[in-house]
This record gives sequence, structure tokens and C-alpha cells, in this order.
Amino acid sequence: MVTDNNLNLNKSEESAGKVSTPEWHVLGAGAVGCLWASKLALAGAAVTLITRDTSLATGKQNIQFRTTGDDAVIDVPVSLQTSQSLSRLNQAIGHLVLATKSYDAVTALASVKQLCSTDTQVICLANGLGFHQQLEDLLSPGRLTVGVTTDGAALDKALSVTHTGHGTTLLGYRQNHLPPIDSLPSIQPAVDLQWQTSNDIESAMWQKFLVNCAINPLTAIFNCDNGELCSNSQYRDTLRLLCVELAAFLPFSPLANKNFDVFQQAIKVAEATAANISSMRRDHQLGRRLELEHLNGYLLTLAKEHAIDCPLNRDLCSQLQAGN
Ligand code: KPL
Repeated sequence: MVTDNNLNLNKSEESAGKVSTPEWHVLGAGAVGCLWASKLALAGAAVTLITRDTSLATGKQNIQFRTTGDDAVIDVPVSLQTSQSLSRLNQAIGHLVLATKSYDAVTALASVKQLCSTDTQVICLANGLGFHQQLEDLLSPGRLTVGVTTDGAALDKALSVTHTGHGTTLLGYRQNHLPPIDSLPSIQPAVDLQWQTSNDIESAMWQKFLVNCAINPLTAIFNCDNGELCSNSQYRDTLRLLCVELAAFLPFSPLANKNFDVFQQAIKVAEATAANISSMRRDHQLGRRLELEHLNGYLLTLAKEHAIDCPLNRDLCSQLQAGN
């Protein structure tokens, strides 16, 4: 169930002092991290953006923020730090958005753990599955909120971000971990992004996971925009085949018995993001590490566990790991 909880910061409430805008730390200065840092800062929060890019000067910096379809470029002030400089400042972290790549999430959180207290609230926006337990193990019980977002963002260069698509972020606790979902609003992400609480976040995580496992590797291999997976009949056929393989994992997921159609959902997302360069295609083009191990690679682990044959997925993983 999703609780409609449109808690966008209302400017008049803000000036009346009704909405608290505490300090926020955002870990990861990629597209999603810069989007959240900008939106939180624009909503009045004091934002520290934590980067691992040591070539950037720490201290006061501006993020250049744009929205697709709007020519305005807004300079958004944040404090830019590395985990090392933050440790030197010994700055306590109360609210943290974890917006790294999935393969960095655990190391990144561990790098600031000494600045977290038992009250620190973390919202993890990283894609994929298979690492959340490790994050929870670093925190006090009930302090990890998972965010599943459909907002689109692109990093044009360091600290320069475009909000490319307005989506929604679902926030919830895994396995309905206590505390109950009702306490979520206490984290008050006073951010001008649409968000809702969900008491079935694992279903949302799996839906996004399967769609990413379908769209991301194929757009990387075919070097095509998301929309071409629908419009090109050869690509669409391959997508359909891959989705048949992905559907074999549904009985072992929170989506079992929920009539989730992987192919239909993948087509819907590919159409809705037709002009997008998927994150994996972008990383592949730039020769960067791919987010495979918590997407299609994680499926290979599950395939072994449940004796599921997924030759196309295996082949895609091998090709992408080989850098093809
Ligand atoms: O989440 C995405 C990604 O690129 O990682 C999709 C939904 C495929 C949009 O591009």
C-alpha cells in the first residue's frame, strides 16, 4: 500500500516556521545526489554534499541546477566535503541521503559511520538489490529508509545537474522493519520533490530492479536510447525474451502473485523515458564501472540459489563485464 503523503514544502509554511528544515548530508555527488542536494537546499535546508572527487575544492560551492525545458540556471549553495574533510570537521550527521552507485553504497556509508549517531536517519536511493542488509548492519535498527525514485537527473559536469524528469520517490522500510511506517514523516525530507510513503517498499524495489535489469543492459549493448527498445522490432524482441527470463524470478520475490508483467512494465518505462540515455549505457560509453553486480549480476546469484536458467541474462553479463 502506498500512503499518499504529498509533503512538498510549502513556502508560506516555511516562512511561518512550521516546517523544519534541518541540516542534511548528501553522500554521492552524481546526478541523483546533486538533484537531492539542490532540492533540499532550495527548500531552505543547510546541505553538505559529500564527494569522493578530491580534485574539487572543499568548502562553500554552488551546484548549478537546471530543469529540462527551462532556460534558468540556478546557483545553489552547498558545503562540499569529502568524507575525510568531514571527519576533520567532526560534523555530526543527522539526516543523510545516500545517493552513490550501488557498488559504493556500503563503503561510502562506512566512511562516515563515525559521524552518525543512533538517531541518524538515512535514505538510500541507490539502485539494485543485495546490499541493503549491509547498510542496515551499519545503522541502528529502523534507521534505514529505502527510496525508490522515478525522478530523472543528468549530471552535465561536476556539480552541474539537470532535473530531466519529474517522478515520485517512494519511501519505506524493508521487510516492514520497525518502527512502523507512520514514523517516517519524522524524517521530514523538506524537499520540493514528490514523495510518498509505502509499507511495501520491497515490491517497489523489485519492480524497479526488474525494469532496470531489462532496460539497462540492452540499451548499453545496443547503444540505443531507452525508447528504441520499443520502436526497433529486433531490440523489442530481445527485450521480450529477457523479460521472460526475468519473470521466472517473480515467484521468489515480493511480487509473487501480484500479476506483475515484467515486459509490459519495461515497455511502459522505456516509452516514458524514451529519449533517456540509461545509466548503464552512459557508464558503458564512458568506460566507467557498471552497476551490474546489484542488477543483472545479482540475478545470477539468485538463479544459482533457485536453479533458474537465464542464458540471455548470463550472456549479457559476460558481454558487459568483458567491456563489449
Ligand atoms: O533507471 C533508469 C536508469 O537509467 O538507470 C531507467 C528507468 C532505465 C531510466 O533511464
